[in-house]
Amino acid sequence: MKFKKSEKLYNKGLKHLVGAVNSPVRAFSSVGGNPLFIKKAKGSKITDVDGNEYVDLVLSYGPMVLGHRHKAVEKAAKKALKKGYSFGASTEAEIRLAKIVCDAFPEMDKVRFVNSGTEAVLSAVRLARAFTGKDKIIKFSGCYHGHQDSLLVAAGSGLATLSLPGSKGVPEGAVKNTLIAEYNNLESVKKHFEKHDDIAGVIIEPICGNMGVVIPQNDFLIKLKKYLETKGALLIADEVMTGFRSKFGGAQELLGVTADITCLGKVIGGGFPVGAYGARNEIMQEVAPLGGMYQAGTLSGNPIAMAGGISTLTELKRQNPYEQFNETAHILEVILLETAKKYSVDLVVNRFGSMMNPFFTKDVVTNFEEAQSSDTKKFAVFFWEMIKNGVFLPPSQFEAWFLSSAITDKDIKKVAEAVDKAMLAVSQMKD
Ligand code: HOZ
Repeated sequence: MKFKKSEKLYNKGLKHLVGAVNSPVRAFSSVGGNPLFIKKAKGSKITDVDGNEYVDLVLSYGPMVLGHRHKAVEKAAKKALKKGYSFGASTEAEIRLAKIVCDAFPEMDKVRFVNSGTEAVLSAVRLARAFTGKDKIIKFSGCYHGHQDSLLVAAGSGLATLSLPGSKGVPEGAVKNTLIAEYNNLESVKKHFEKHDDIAGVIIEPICGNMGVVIPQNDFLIKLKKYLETKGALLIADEVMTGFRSKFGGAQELLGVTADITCLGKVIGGGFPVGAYGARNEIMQEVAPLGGMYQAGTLSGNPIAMAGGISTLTELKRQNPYEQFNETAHILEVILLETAKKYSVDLVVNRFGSMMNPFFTKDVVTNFEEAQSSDTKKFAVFFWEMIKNGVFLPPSQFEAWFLSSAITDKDIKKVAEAVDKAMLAVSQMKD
C-alpha cells in the first residue's frame, strides 16, 4: 500500500495549516506516521488520495450513521442547495427538524440549533447556570465536551490522545467553577455536593466515547439523576456522540434515564455541521428571545444542514438499525477477543450499541484512569496494520470506533482478516 500522495499533501499542508490539519486528532500524533488525506467516501468505504480503499470505522467521528452519501440525504441536501445556502432568517426546515428531535426525547419541549457539539455544550452549561442561579458544574475525568474553556480539564478525546492535562490559554478563572468527578463513581459526585452549595449541574457523556468507549455500570446514570434531584441540580447529557446513534432517543432511551438538558450534534446533521441543545419548557424559557440567557449564531439552523438532519433522521427511523448495530458490534467484539487470545495479546473490548473499541490491557476499563492503563504503543502498531490491511480506524486509543448501517458481511470479513494481521504484529512487538 502506497501513501505517496497523502505524504505530499501533508508536507504541502504544513505551510498554511497548523500541523496540516483542522482538528488535532487527524494529525496521527499518537500513532506516528503521516496523516491520510481523503479523496472520497461512499457507503461503508472511504478512499484516500492514493486510491487506497478502507472499511470506514471512523465515520467522521460519528455523524455518518447511514454510511457515506446515503441517497436520501444527498437528494435532500441537493434540493435545499438549489434554494439558497443561508438566509439569516427562519425556515420551515428548522421547525421540522425540531419536531423530530423533540419527539425523540420525551422531556424535550424545545430545542435550539447551533453549529457544533462544542457550541451546544457551552450553551447548555450557560443555560444550567441561568436556570439554577448557581455557578459550579461537575464534569467527569475522561469525558470530553468540546473545546470550550470551562470544560477543557481532565478531558478525553484529543487531550487524552496528546497526553495533555488541560489546554494552554485557559485562564484559571475560567475553570474555577469546574469540579471533577470520577466516571462510574457516585461517591466522587457526592463529595463535591458536601463541600459546595452552588452546583448548577453535572455534565456527562451517558455512554462515554472520548476515553475510548466506557459504559455506565450498575445503573450509574439512574442513581446519579435521582441524587441530583435531591440536590436541585441539573443533569446535562452530552449526547453529541450518542444521540440518535445508541437508540433513536439516544443513550437516555437505552439507559432509561431522562436528562434535564440534552446536547446533540453529529448524527442530527447527517454529516453537515450542526449542534443542538434542548430541554423542557421551564428551562428553555430562559433562552433569548424568551429569556435572559443570550446565545446566537449567524449560520444556526442552516438550511442545508437542516435538510441533512431531517433526511438522516427520517431514514434512520425507517431503517431502525439498532438491533443490527448490536449484532455487528458483538461479532466484531468476538473477532477481536478471539484473535487476541490466539496471539496471547491482553485485550479488553468495550462496546455499547454502535460504538466500541479495544483497549490493550487485561483489566476492565470503567473510568479514565483504567482507560489510560491501556498500552498505546500496542495500539499504534495495531492501528497501522489495520490501515495497511484496509480498515480505517480513529488514530487514537481514546476515540470510539463507529458503525454505520451500510456495513456489509464482506466488510466484516475484511475487518476480521485485518485484525488477524494486526494482532499478530502486536504479539511480535519487542518489550
Ligand atoms: N470530537 C470528536 C470526538 N472525540 C473528535 C473529532 C476531533 O477531535 O476532531
